[in-house]
Amino acid sequence: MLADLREQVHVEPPPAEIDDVEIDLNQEVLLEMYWQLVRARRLDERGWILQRQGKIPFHISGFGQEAIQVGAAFAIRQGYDYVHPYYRDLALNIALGYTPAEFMLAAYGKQGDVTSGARQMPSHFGLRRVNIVSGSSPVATQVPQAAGIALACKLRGEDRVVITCLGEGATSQGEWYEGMNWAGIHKLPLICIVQNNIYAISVPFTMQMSVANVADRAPMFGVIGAICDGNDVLASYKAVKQAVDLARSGGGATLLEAKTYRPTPHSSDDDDRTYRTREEVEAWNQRDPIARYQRYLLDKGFLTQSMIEENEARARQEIDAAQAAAEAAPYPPPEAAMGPIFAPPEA
Ligand SMILES: Cc1ncc(C[n+]2csc(CCOP(=O)(O)OP(=O)(O)O)c2C)c(N)n1
Ligand SMILES: [Mg+2]
Repeated sequence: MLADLREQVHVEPPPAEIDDVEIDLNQEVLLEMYWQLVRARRLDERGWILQRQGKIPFHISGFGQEAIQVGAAFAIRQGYDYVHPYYRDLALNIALGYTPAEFMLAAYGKQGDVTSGARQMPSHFGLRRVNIVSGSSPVATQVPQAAGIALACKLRGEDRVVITCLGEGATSQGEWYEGMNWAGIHKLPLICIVQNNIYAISVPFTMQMSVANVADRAPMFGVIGAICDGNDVLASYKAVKQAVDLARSGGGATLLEAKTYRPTPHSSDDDDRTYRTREEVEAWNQRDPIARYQRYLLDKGFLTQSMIEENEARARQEIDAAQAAAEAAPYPPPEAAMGPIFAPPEA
């Protein structure tokens, strides 16, 4: 029976085109989105290299999921709304103002790490200055916390919205149901973005739920359910913006499922060859969100070859400098290990 469920996994990759219908963004913003996508991707790739070189202990990647994350970052009021992310949200954090230099300090566990004072594992994001809330390692624990923040915003009469993200596998956790139930009952300004990349480490979504889509569960919470192509940055932006506008105007919560894929292993501790074919990965690589958006911008005449090269050089320079600074930085003193994880004094 378990073997049958595994065989039902087939999900078609999205189309090659970008959905730019009713997009209200000008050329400058479209190019800024491109920059944030490229910057996050190159930083992510560096994370893999450094881990393989034995310079950092662990890397977990947002590779392939950048479009929904950057789309979300551009759909909110940055630094005003709250974001309670998960470990795969590197591009979301970067687009919100977490710098590559800060990422490197955390990855190396060096003094000055703003996410936790070097007390958390890498990619446990948190950045107080832009309202990014630090989470814990058990998956989905951020959802009831995000619902609580949304309730606080509502009780205070603020028009802030709260975004939280998790994977489709994490929706099997009780915390997800509890948080979403609160969001529905209290009509909270919460947008729960489920980045459905088909797998929870090695376990396919068909072994996590008996419905075709995560968003199909929205009616049981009394929230809006929506699905977007999470490998299309403009479609993702549009879907998140719609949910944000609804939440900000008092219309309540949305469960937004972003269909996407993780072409890399789950983390630097995983070997994905044990549970999926190379053909499947290659089919999704053909729909890489950055290559897809780059083609769109080139076709529109917004982007040129020399601009592509400028973006690459800028990212490389910034990431090289970030890595060098982290390597040169001291480790925290041993007694700093006893400090708080969720409210680091450095932030
Ligand atoms: C409660 C809990 N169980 C198990 C784990 C170990 N674990 C970390 S990530 C992960 C898979 C989560 O998959 P999904 O929610 O689909 O997110 P993805 O990694 O695919 O983005 C698991 C099982 C954990 N961190 N917390
Ligand atoms: Mg998953």
